[in-house]
Order: sequence, then C-alpha cells, then structure tokens
Amino acid sequence: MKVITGIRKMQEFSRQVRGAGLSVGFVPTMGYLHDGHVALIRRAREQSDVVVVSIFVNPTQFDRKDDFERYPRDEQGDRALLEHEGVEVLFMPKADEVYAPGAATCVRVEGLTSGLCGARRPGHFEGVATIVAALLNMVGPDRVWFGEKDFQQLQVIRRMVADLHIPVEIIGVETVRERDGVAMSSRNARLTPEQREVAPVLRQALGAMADAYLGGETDASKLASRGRAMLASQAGVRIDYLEIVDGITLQPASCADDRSVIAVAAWLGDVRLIDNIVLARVRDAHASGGPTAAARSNRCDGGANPHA
Ligand code: PAJ
Repeated sequence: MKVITGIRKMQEFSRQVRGAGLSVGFVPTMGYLHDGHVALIRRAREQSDVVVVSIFVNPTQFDRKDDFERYPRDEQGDRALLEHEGVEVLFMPKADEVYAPGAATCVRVEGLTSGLCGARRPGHFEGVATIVAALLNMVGPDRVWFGEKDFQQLQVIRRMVADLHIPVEIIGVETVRERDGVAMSSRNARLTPEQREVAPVLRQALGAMADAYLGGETDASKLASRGRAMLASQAGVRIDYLEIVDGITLQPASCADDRSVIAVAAWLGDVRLIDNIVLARVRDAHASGGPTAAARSNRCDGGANPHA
C-alpha cells in the first residue's frame, strides 16, 4: 500500500491512474477504522480499479476542542486493516497543508444543515462540506462512498456535489451494526462498560417507532413520544434530539410516511451517539408491496400527503 501525505503527490497519482483509463474509488475517513468503514471500503474495492482511503481528523468540523483532542486515533491498526483490505493508497494529508496560512474559504450548504446535528453542532457541517470538497479536489475520484449512519452528512454532501457540479458519483451505504444493534462508530470506544451496556437503547427506540409506524401509527408526535419514553427509561441516556424528518429535505414531518427518516442523537455521559432508521427500508424488509391496510386507514393527515 502506498502512503501519500503530499496534496500535489496525491493529485498527480490520481491524474496518472485516470489517464491510464482506470477508475479511482475514494473513502474519506477520520480513522480508528471499524467494520462500518470496512463495508464502504469493500464496496469501493468491488467497483473501482484503484481504491484511495483518506485518514484526516478534520479539526474544523469539531464544535468542541476537547472532542477533537479526544477523538480516538490508531494509525498502526488502521494501516494494517487497509493493507488487509487491499487498498492501494492511504492518503494522510497534513493539517498545515490542508489549511494553509491565509485559508479563508468555507463551503456552507443551506437548509439541509439547519436542523438535527446542524442545529446542535454550530459550524460542524461547514467543516464537513469544506473538507470533503477539498478532499475531492485532492483525490479526484470517480466515485465516493459515505455511510448512512451519518444520514444528514450524506445528504449535505449529495447537495454540495450537485450544487458545485463536482464530477463525482456519491454512493450511500447502509449502517453497519454490532450484534446488539449499536451502530458502529469510532466514538463507541470512548463509552464506559456501563454506557456501552445501555447504548443499544438508541436502536431499540428507533425499532419500536418503526414497528409502531408499520402497525399504522403515522402521527409523528405520537411516534416521537414512544421513542422518547424508551430512551428516558434508561438511566444515563440524555436525548439531544429525536425527530421524524423527510429523508430528502430533512425538514420535520408532522406525519410519517415512507419518505421519512427517524433520526436520534443522545448523550451517554460525555459521548454523543447518533443513529437513524429509514422507514422505506423498514417497509421493504417487512413486506413487499405498499403500505399495510392499517397504515392506510390510520394516516394522521387522512391520506392527504402526496408522498404517501
Ligand atoms: P468517519 O466518522 O471516520 O466516517 C467515515 C465514513 O464512514 C463516513 O461516510 C461514515 O458515514 C461512515 N461510517 C461510519 N460508521 C459507519 C457505520 N456504522 N456503518 C456504515 N458507515 C459508517 O464521517 C466522517 O468520518 C467525516 O465527517 C468525513 C466525511 C471523513 C469528513 O471529515
């Protein structure tokens, strides 16, 4: 595996690969790699001639300095994993080259970033959009893979790439979970054993809300109350948000439908975990062929929603 740190070197490498008629697949990460990252890398492996994985703990997307400083890092472990996955290039740009003196440009995606994590983490998505735009210019990939675990991030990147006409295809990958349902995350490493034990409640609350939806409950506030009650039943879990939103616009929905996504963020001590459930996928997994009779007859808006 080639390790590239220089930005010009990375650009030159990609130019040569693409000049030879080969495709470049890219997976941007902040390291401390786990099976969620591996799922993205394997998808990239299947669909690209050359796979580039970046590791860069991006300081500008952390709204709290201590969160940045305590973000877990394991360069040796990450390198071994990437070698094992047959990745051609590990790209590790240096912060002082990425953010050269005088850097003053910031990419802001309006609207999509006003709620959910965007509302709670000021500047977070500006940091994400700016670094992803910069990384795309450094790596010059044909395709890039992102996880649905960070659902809002995925939608923000899709919007940015479309709006800035960046010639790249963005591919979303379903969330990879631990056996007990906890969404894999580098931050899980910071949970105490006691916190780790209660962490499955996020997924359980989302699952209970999805079950209620399949059972015919579409009133978003009733669904949210059910989820909140489950989360509140666990000591040590503090809800940051629990919302039912439209999966494309990310605007709050008063009535859930198959375009909706339920998104949750919760604090376990000083660790903030996020998760979500895509109702269309739940529906597909449950049965093929349209809403159940119960869901149709019990819609909170009487069936007026054009997306239903
Ligand atoms: P990071 O948290 O390291 O995640 C890198 C990629 O892995 C993201 O696309 C994320 O959604 C995906 N991912 C994380 N956990 C996952 C899981 N359990 N299942 C599936 N995919 C998962 O997200 C970032 O880094 C940064 O914001 C970045 C995009 C690199 C910009 O700095």
